[in-house]
Amino acid sequence: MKQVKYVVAGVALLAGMATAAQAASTLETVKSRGNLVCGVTTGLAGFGAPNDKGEWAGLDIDLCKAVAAAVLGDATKVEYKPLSAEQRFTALQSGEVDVLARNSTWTLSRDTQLGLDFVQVNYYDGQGFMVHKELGVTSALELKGATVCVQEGTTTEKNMGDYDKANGLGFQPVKFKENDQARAAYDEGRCDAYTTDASGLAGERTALKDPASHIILPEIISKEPLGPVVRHGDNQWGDIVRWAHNATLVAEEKGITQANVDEVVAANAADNTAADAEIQRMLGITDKMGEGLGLGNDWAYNIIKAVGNYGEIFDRNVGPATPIGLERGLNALWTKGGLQYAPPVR
Ligand SMILES: N[C@@H](CCC(=O)N[C@@H](CS)C(=O)NCC(=O)O)C(=O)O
Repeated sequence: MKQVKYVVAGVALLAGMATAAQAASTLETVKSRGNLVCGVTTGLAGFGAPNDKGEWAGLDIDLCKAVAAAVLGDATKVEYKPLSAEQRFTALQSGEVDVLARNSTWTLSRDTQLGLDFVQVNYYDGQGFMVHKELGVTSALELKGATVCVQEGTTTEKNMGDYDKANGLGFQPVKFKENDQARAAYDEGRCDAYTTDASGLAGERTALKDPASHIILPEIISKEPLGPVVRHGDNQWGDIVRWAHNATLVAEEKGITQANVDEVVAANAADNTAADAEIQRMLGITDKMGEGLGLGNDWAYNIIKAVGNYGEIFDRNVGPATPIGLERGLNALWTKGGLQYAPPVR
């Protein structure tokens, strides 16, 4: 039912959008407005939530900042628009936000039926379950007849249905529109289990009254490639968002960090025969790679200067040294056995 609603809304909005799109591309709109409107979660620790200074922080927030740095040369020029799972795609379709950077799973139907495009994966994830320790359960397969708190408008509720069917578990889903409500209900013991992306479980656990009295079960029941989304048809804008993430990957691969990027520029001068040619291209020292994106040739320099490379972004927001405590796993660079892989800057 929900999917049908998205599709109808998508088609209606697309008709209206055609004229808006002709009037101005997203790039032009963002440049003339002077800021980027980024659709983000209403609050998920590590991915997108206000920090103790009240400033938005997280892995997805850094993607918003990277795009603003590439386009406007200033990572602070972002207006964050919190969107629930149900609101997020309509907000992007209607033009209320320029880009959605909010733990959203790339699926076939979302990619083809909503008038939207997923452009990259900034976090490879999968769905898991968290339970109250006192339940004494150690596997999701033991959750027979369990009440499970879940947020509506997500792949989560659908995967849970598939898993239930495949394993004959007889789950009793308890559905909520807002994530805060789902988490609170689980915390108060109204559900035996809580299910969402494993990254979300790690983030949400930190918000529970007593995080130590909950365990995350070992089963990962789905693929959740999470990534930024743009409107279908504005290909240049899609390229910009895709390459904003890619630049952070190439930077990590090449050992370029927020702290050393100026030294790297100096060490890779155009006339230096020992320089790394891909670094030269990416940092705008040779060639004019930015032009192809409709940006200045310092686009990638600005990104790295503002948010650092992907490894730095990961470690700062969700890595082992943070309360979220996630390992790189699938999100390691391809050179380290992971899936994070950027096409060549050439
Ligand atoms: N990746 C899944 C789930 C995304 C999702 O919305 N998860 C919830 C639970 S962690 C969330 O982030 N809620 C925050 C909110 O609604 O603002 C999807 O794209 O459907």
